[in-house]
Amino acid sequence: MLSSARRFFIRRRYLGWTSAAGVCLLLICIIYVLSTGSWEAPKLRAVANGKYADLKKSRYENRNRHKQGPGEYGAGVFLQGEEKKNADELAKKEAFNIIASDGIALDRSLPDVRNPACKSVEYPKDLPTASVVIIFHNEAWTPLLRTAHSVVNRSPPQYLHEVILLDDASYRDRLGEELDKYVQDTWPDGVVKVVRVKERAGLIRARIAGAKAATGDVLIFLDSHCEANEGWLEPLLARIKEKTDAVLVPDIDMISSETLQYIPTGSGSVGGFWWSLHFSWRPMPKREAVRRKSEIDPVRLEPLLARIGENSSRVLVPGIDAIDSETLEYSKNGGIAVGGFTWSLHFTWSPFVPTKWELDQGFGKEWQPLRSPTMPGGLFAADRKYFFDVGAYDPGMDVWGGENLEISFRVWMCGGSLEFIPCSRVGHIFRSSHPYTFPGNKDTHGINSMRLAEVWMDEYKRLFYMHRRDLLKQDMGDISERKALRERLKCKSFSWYLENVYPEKFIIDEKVLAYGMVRNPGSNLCLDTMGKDEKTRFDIGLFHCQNGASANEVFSLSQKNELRREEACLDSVGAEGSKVSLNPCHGHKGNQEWRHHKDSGVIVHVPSGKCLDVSGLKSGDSVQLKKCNGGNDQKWTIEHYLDI
Ligand code: LR7
Ligand code: MN
Repeated sequence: MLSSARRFFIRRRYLGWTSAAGVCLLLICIIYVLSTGSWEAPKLRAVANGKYADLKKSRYENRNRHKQGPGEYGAGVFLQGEEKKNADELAKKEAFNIIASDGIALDRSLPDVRNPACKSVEYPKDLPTASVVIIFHNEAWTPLLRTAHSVVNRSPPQYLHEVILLDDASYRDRLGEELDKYVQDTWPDGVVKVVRVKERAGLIRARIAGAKAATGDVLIFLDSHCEANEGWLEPLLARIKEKTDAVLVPDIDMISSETLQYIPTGSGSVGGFWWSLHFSWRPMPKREAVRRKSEIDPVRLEPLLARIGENSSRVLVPGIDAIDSETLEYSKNGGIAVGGFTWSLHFTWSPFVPTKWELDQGFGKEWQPLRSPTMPGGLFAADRKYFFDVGAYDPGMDVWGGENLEISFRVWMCGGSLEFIPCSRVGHIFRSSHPYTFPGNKDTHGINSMRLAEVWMDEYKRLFYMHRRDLLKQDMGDISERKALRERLKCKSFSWYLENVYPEKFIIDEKVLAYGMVRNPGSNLCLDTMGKDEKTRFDIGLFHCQNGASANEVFSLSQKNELRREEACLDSVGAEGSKVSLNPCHGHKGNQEWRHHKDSGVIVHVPSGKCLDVSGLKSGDSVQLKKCNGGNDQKWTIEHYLDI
């Protein structure tokens, strides 16, 4: 084969075709590289983009130039009088302050809010290229374009293959021809493109359409009201280069919906979920902190002693946190700076630039990926090929909701990983409501979640339906293709996911002593959350027992003897006649320790020795704590006993 090919080539050479064929080949190569954006040949592309090379360079180089005006450097805009009134009125529809936003430059400056350690990380020079996909439906003009400007300006041009503004059938003023014209005039190099779908696709199918239109190596999705901050792109691309089946989430900052102030909240947290299949933020699990070897906060004595034990010729300083002198609020500060000195011999803090020794010791790993069980959904990066290989999204999901947990479970269960990248910072406007319609007024979050529960959660879907009995009679459409995908990819089970990826997740009816309705048989009253938001603290109520019809009445008696819900525990100071509140579980017994005696029926608050009591109470009241008296008002049954 080889030799016949060589003979063929040689014959051609002798025929004098070389130069023509060579030129053709080169042309084909150039056309190929231009059309695919293949990153193996960034130099060729730079040459081809020669006309705009200066434009691209200056855009990037001027990204932080000093500017003056409202909102610069991420400041908030505080309106007054008539203007404020108008803004408040408009906010009812827009769910954010559109007047403030319209007053701020589309390419405003932002503070560099990264951990100083991030600035010293060196990324490889040959990173893959990014297609940034920004989907929108009737988004307001200024947040949409501010998102695009922030991406173009803060991305090194050699890595930014394109920005796709994917219009999900918007019909709002300005988003048609005026947007096309703005994009052409502002980015004549064509780096920003508008792609439109014919009919309203909803955010899930809109993202699939955006991903299909993209040609860069890596897909990065953003909501249409974000601002990409300094250095946001490189850490994402570098990690995907290292691990192509990692799906990455930047550290998400808050842009105030009232003032547009850029607030560097970051997260330091990871994603979890409620069994009702809503997303939740969770503190970084200890096991993950240990894995990243960056656990320098909160400071404890053991690590100091341990390190001195290793080598007694060490002087150690803990990471020093701030306690506010007025409010005594404790805030994390420790570990982001080291000590230096000025030549006038004063002490100064200087940014932490770890030496090789420190890196080897496991210091300065704040930029390390942080594994997360789930993601909020809107802002993430994935290798383009991997995104499709692992099943993109479920195209049967409508408008909004559920897709974020679906892709999270799927990526983990099918062999990939989901990671937060702390050095990549992106702001997002958090709005309290949706400034767009839901066609047919459907509960799309509910039905989308039902699809994901049926495909990915195995027998644990029972815990979702416990919250959403109403869905059982709803039509969720056909899920056979998604089930086939799970088969084809040979994905692991949901119980594997719970054990290995999210072992902290409390499973309300497994490994517990008892669960279900907590009933006082005499009155037929049950403990009930009364549907209150369990992220807040409130008093536990009593309600006519619903016999399994309401998730508000499902409690667990845990192996730690907590009487609890998914995240919150019954908690009491133990005073006679006091109410009992639902507080975040702390896991340290104390005021959250209860003992239930199945035979006598009492539920005793261990530290005070008092009993849960319903005397004189009716449906709608809050349950109380009283001196134990053995009476019927203090007798309780728990619906299912597992181990008691
Ligand atoms: O029909 C629609 N078509 C669209 O193109 C509806 C929406 N959209 C667009 C919309 O214009 C926006 O750009 O989709 C994007 C997301 O919609 P939002 O901003 O109304 O959603 P959200 O920010 O309230 O909701 C979060 O959860 C959603 C679940 O379906 C999506 O995953 C969102 O992307 C997600 N947003 C984030 O994760 C932002 C960061 C949150 C944090 C921390
Ligand atoms: Mn959003």
